[in-house]
Amino acid sequence: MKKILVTGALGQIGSELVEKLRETYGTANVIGTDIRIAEGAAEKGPFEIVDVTDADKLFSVAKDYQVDTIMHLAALLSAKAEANPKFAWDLNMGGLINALEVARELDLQFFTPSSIGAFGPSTPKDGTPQETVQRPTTMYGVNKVAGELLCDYYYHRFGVDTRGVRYPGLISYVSPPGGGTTDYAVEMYYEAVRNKAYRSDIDAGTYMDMMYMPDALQAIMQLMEADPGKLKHRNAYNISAISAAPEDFAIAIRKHIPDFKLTYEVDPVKQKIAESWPNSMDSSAAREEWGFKAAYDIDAMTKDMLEKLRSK
Ligand code: NAD
Ligand code: AKB
Repeated sequence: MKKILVTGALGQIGSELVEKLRETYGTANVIGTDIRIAEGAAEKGPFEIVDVTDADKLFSVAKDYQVDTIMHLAALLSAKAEANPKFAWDLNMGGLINALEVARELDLQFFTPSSIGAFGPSTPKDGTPQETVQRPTTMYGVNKVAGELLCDYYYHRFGVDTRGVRYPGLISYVSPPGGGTTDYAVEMYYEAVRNKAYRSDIDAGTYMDMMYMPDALQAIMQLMEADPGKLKHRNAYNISAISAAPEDFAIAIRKHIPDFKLTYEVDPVKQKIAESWPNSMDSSAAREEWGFKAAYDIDAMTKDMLEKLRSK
């Protein structure tokens, strides 16, 4: 039986991951934590306020609940990190090493997501290999590469069972995205339903990897249950489902909302970040080592997103 502590549990991923983990392992076995509290969060199951930069608090909550796993999600995403790089370093690296230390001291299984942001302009853009050049030009990317290495270090040096994926931009309808470069794709769906129009801050022709949240959650569950003997690339696996530019989302949306209008007002900071990231990653290591498979392509995701947002 697993008992899991999730940091950053109220964010875009955490708000849905906690629910899915509770369905699988039981409500009492999943402890949501975040630096803030959201209305109703404490009524749905165990919840504690934990700032991940407070190592002692993180340790004592993990110990009190006798968890056997940490899923560490608390972080500052790419666009926000670029606006405040020193703060991003302190949160992204400070929080990660605190969480890894708790895992080491209490002998816990460990998951944290890396990102397409761990790659940079000198990385091959198409079919980006699992192992390739990683020289990102953003603070977020620097944090993600250092984080991947730190997780490898804790596995090799201390035997902590660390596992991770390089997520693409995640698209979802439950909680809004937290300040990334790929947020435009989520916003486009919301605005398509509200106003039949969207102004993109990422330019036409800018391809990035994307994925629908159900596939992202399924990947965590599968990776964490995978036979450790089969995992050669623990931290972190390329996983992708969709390679798309803004106009590709618009084409998919127009199959349901024919008069949807897409215009552009490019944000130069986000555009530069987007152009430094891959167009499409090669997910073959994840497929081979733990059976990763995405269920949603752009059309299946668009149909579901629009249905869910309309009923929301
Ligand atoms: P998010 O911004 O939506 O949520 C982050 C959560 O962390 C928020 O609820 C916030 O309140 C909390 N938080 C902030 N500072 C904290 C602190 N000091 N202590 C505790 N909690 C704090 O982020 P997300 O999209 O859910 O991302 C989670 C992880 O997945 C991050 O590591 C992110 O880099 C990674 N990731 C996300 C995406 C994506 O598209 N969402 C893609 C690739 C990787
Ligand atoms: C971001 O845009 O910062 C995130 C990510 C891909 O890591 N969505």
